[in-house]
Amino acid sequence: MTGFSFRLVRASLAALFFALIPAVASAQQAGHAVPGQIGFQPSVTPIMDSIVAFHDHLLMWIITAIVLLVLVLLIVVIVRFNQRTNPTPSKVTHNTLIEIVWTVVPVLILFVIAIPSFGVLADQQTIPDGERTYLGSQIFGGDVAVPEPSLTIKATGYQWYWGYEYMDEGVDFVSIMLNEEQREANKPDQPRLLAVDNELVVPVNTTVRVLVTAADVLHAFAVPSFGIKVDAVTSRNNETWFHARETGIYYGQCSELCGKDHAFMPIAVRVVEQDQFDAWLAAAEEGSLADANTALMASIQ
Ligand SMILES: [Cu+2]
Repeated sequence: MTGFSFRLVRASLAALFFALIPAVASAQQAGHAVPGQIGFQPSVTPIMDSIVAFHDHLLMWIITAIVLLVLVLLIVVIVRFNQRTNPTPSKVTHNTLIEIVWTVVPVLILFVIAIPSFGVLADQQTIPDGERTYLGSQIFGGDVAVPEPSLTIKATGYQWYWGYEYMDEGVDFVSIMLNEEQREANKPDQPRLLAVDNELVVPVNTTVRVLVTAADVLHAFAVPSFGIKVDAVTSRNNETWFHARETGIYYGQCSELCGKDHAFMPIAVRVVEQDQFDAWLAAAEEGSLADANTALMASIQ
């Protein structure tokens, strides 16, 4: 290896190492991804709790064990079966016991993964009725009670922005990404490509049912901190739900390759206190969404 390429490799490894350190420290910001992040965005709903628990307490162990097993096998093969230490190769072409083991063991692993996985999927697909309990962070132990929805919002995917409709309140508006000049002028503390003009406003500690559809092509409604992702299909109503326990602003994006501006239709959900939501909704119902948003921002700061 030449001195130059060695320095290059060493510099790359050092860069990788130092890139990982702040990621661990800064990965705790809720609502959007941060540079160098590894792992999920922090959870604020029971569904995301169960996804995180499933990932951290089962999948990571299985993945780590498989990686270590394969590493050990590779090392054994390299050490024991290279040409120097093993000059006369064996003529064995198959071994029935090993073939059974490497068929049955993966099936058992998939079975172990499937059981909690189906539980999490069922929770995502079942709108709370106030009686069913959900897995939450206690996925391998207890349950979480979730009240039935008290707010229903329809999210419609358009080329290329989102429309929101508060079904029982008669408030509807569209939500369009801010370009760089608009963002710097109006919402400088919000992330680039995620800030929108009109955020979806919902109350904290409330179960929200989201009806998801599309008006033109396929889109998908996804908010990582809520653990939701559902297809938006023309002439069809899909359903999802969330119950956010912390106020703040949570971002998502369209998650279906829908066309040229697919990457520019962010979802911004602002979770506020109930009284702030009531005031915002009352102002929005009177007809001026801009005034409602201005008053809401004043009450938050
Ligand atoms: Cu889309």
